[in-house]
Amino acid sequence: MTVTERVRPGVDAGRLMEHITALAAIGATPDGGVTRLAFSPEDVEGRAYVARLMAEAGLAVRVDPAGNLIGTRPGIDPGAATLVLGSHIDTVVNGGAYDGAYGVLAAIEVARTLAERGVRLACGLAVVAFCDEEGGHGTMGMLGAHGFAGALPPGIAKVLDERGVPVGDLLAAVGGDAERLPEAAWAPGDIAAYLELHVEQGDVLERRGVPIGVVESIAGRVNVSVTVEGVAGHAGTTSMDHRSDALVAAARVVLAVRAIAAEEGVVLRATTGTCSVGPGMWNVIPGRVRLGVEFRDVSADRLDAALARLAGAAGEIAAADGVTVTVEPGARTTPVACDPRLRDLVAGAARERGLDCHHLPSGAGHDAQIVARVAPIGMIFVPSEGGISHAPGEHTAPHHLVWGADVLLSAVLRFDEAPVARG
Ligand code: HGY
Ligand code: MN
Ligand code: MN
Repeated sequence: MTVTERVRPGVDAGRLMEHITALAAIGATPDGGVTRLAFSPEDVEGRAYVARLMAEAGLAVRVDPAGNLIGTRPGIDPGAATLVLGSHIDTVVNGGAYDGAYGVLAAIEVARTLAERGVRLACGLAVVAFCDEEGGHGTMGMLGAHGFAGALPPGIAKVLDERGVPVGDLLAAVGGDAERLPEAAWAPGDIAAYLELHVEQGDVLERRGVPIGVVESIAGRVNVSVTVEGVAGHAGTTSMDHRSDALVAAARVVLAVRAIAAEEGVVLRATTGTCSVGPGMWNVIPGRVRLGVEFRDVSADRLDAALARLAGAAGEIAAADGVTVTVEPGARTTPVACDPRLRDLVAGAARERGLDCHHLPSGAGHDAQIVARVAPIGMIFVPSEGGISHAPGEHTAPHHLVWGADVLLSAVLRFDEAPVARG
């Protein structure tokens, strides 16, 4: 009997659902969402819960200097590289219960299932809850994954979040250590492959009626700060034709951003997600507005084209409205492809479970795209009802959650039997 046949029954569905429900209660909001921003007391509590589950699954638990919570189990072959599974447990403000948390909890369930059935893998196994994937409170996002991949920007420990707290202090609050960040980095040869299970966060699988997604590529993202400077003035006395209203011009920028994706099709997605108005009083014409814009696409060239288009639109708006508009590109993640051999592996695992799969790109960012710098990556999606995510209405049917975890279990076993991505 092969190892795969011995574990065919799949994971413990009741236990997986219990863990998802319990973690969702930490940071639960009144309208059914979850706020568990990275480094917050809720995150600290959630991490303690997840660490306990890792230990119960027979994993050796530690926090690396970049704040990643890691559970490991050595393989039979001491020289073998490690198969890494993971995702994140931090959320956006009033986000959902599944984004990230599902992938971490399902990976722990897979590790526990293997341990309970006495299955020792040839390769080492690690489950990682990556630190600060979402960039809560204005941190860079995917902070832990960057540390894991040895790709943190120099001086990151001194960078302040939007409340003025240095990243080094944030890390200390979750057991990280800014003085030892280089030690968080895994060398390329240490990782056999990285697999991440995640809710789709879009509606492609649901519309097709397919339970498993095999991710082909992950979109890249560029954040852009746009500052509009006009002239503040008295809202009651300044005539309408003598104003340099920064917010009116900023509104045109918001529309231009949308048009770059929606009408011009330069990139797949374009969003203005933040807006701060100064001085910010009812009776004062806005003198200064800051917008937080992001573009996403699976092509780096198209991200560049969107930046150029925005710079052009900014110049036109500035000239027409008598304001200055400054466009500053910020954090950027590169689009990445999933490893074709791991895509085949996931498709084979779904087939083995009798589940249909569909190959699709990911519009959302994931820790996997940073880990891709040091390891071949593969991602598995399960359907999101209505495609809703980053909102309280995020939901995935329990049977889809369980099937996704079962596919991850099969993928791990198949990988261990034939480590397709090593080499
Ligand atoms: O914003 C994103 O794509 C992700 O959820 N971190
Ligand atoms: Mn998210
Ligand atoms: Mn996520």
